[in-house]
Amino acid sequence: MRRIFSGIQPTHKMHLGNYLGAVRNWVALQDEDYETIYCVVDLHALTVPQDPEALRAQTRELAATLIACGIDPVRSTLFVQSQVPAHAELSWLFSCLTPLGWLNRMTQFKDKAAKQRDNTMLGLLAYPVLMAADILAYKATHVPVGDDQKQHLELTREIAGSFNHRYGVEFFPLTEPQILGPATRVMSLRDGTKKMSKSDESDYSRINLTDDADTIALKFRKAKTDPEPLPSEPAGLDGRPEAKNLVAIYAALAGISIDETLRQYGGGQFSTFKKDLAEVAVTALAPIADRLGRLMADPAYVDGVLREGGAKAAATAEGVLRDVKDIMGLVRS
Ligand code: AQP
Repeated sequence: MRRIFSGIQPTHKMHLGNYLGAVRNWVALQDEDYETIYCVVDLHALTVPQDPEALRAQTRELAATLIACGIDPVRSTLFVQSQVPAHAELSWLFSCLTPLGWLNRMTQFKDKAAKQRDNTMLGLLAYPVLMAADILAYKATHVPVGDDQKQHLELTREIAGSFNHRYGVEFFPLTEPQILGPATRVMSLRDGTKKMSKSDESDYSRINLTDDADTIALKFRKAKTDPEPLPSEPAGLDGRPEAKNLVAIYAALAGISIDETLRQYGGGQFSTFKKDLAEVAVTALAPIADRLGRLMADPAYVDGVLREGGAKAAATAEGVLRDVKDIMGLVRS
């Protein structure tokens, strides 16, 4: 069976990078031949300090945002990670199979630990082990993610392979990443070498899904560029990270290729291009913000979706966990 699992952290609001790199693909994959399971990964969010009330509100808002983007609770299972205890339990079992050396080489850990300095928590190092548990608790065969998650998915495959090898079983699949579309790594609007991120201090670095038309236009107008006109061919974007990023965003939003985008705008100035870019972004995002507004006015509906999704997810994950415990030699009554 082909089964998809993917998750998103409720750290602040969802941005255009999360949408183009991941969530838009999650929505499209519902139309293909997969069982789809999507999760708001609140336990992952705890790897950096969170205000409890804000975390609770962000978790609900993010779940509503996913529905507003097109995640259909009838066709997909949508739930909150902490409501299915099997994730944390499986994570412990996997942590006993994961050498520290594998975790120490994770670039996300190195980047985030550098920011936390002396206060780096064990959870930040163990993050990819919990992520492997999230995925393998459902024996997911495919995980649609942005390009930044590639290394964590390789680790998931290593943990699955290590489990199968250690116990002489063919139990876990070697999960395939699905990194799809022309905008697999959307970069900051202020610095084309840094990924667009929820935790960036500057709100001008990202487009939030809830930004209104004026804010979107302003953020693109202020986005960093260089003095050259746009090139007519992709090779002309080499060494121009900001231009490359804006072109990839336009292509993804307009549903055309990067070649086609440059055929339209090559030789032109950024000012005209940025205006059109804001227009395609508003066309794509305004209906999502609209639906989100209506969903936020109906918290009982969103909570109901999460409750049902959690029960359905738990039934699958608990079955997998039971089998894992049997394989590992744990006694169950
Ligand atoms: N800039 C990006 N471009 C493309 N895809 C991205 N994703 C995240 N940023 C980009 C993808 O979105 C999904 C959910 O990501 P996440 O929120 O769980 O984790 P993250 O990668 O840590 O996202 P942020 O925005 O950078 O959050 P903070 O700042 O809190 O760490 C994933 O599939 C990810 O690849």
